Amino acid sequence: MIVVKIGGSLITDKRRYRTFRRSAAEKIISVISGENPAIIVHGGGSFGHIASKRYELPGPLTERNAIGGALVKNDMADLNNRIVSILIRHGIRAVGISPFTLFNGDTMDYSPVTRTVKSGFVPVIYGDFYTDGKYGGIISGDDLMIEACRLEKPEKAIFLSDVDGVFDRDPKKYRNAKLISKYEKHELNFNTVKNDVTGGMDRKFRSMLQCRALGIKTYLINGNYPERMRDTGSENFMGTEF
Ligand code: ATP
Ligand code: IP8
Repeated sequence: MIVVKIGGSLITDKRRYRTFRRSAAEKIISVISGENPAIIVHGGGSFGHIASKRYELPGPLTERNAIGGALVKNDMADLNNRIVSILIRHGIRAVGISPFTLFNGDTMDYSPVTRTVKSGFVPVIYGDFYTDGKYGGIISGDDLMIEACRLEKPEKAIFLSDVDGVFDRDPKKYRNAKLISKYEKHELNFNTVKNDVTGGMDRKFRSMLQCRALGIKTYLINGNYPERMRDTGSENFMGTEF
């Protein structure tokens, strides 16, 4: 049993507002559906980050940016709906759950997620806007992966993004960046991504360490080659293992 996060950089074009990459999503989901997922998480990409940035979220709510929070919530529900529809077509009993509705004004209450798993369905949770009415927060799918690991104690936590793994520096900026196949306290450098309000690879890296610290085998894999998910633990594995 696995928990998996589909990165927003795979299923959307992060440079263009609300651009869905349907064929990439179909390809990834066709592999995930054979891997016994307990919980599926996805990121925001251009359905989440662009409007969040435009409306200065996360941050204190004002007359101006509260409407932005509603917009982000709606755009993310739309992206979630598209992912859930594809999952259902692939035979997964997927049920979208918005973290906005899990927030109880103080913390996130994940009991609807555990109840969904217990009833034999697969929760599909995602980076989302949430609020207590005063502050507009943005929860990242990377943080939700830590919770998914705590709740379900899966055999593996798989993070899918648009790079071959964690490199010593951003492979999109430095052609000679080195892939870290097995992370052992290497010195790393992270480049912040434009249009990203949740901290990019730096945040993801820290979330992956936390999943590992819970005793879960954790991997970062290039979701443009989702079949690599099947090779975790083997000699042929291409990606980063924690
Ligand atoms: P989202 O947050 O929308 O769900 P995502 O989870 O797919 O997206 P990003 O936050 O976009 O992932 O992070 C992936 C990006 O991180 C890569 O495209 C890469 O350019 C960048 N990056 C920066 N530093 C590094 C590094 N040291 N190793 C690997 N990737 C890096
Ligand atoms: O892309 C952030 O989630 P992430 C979602 O997983 C929003 O970091 C709404 C920006």
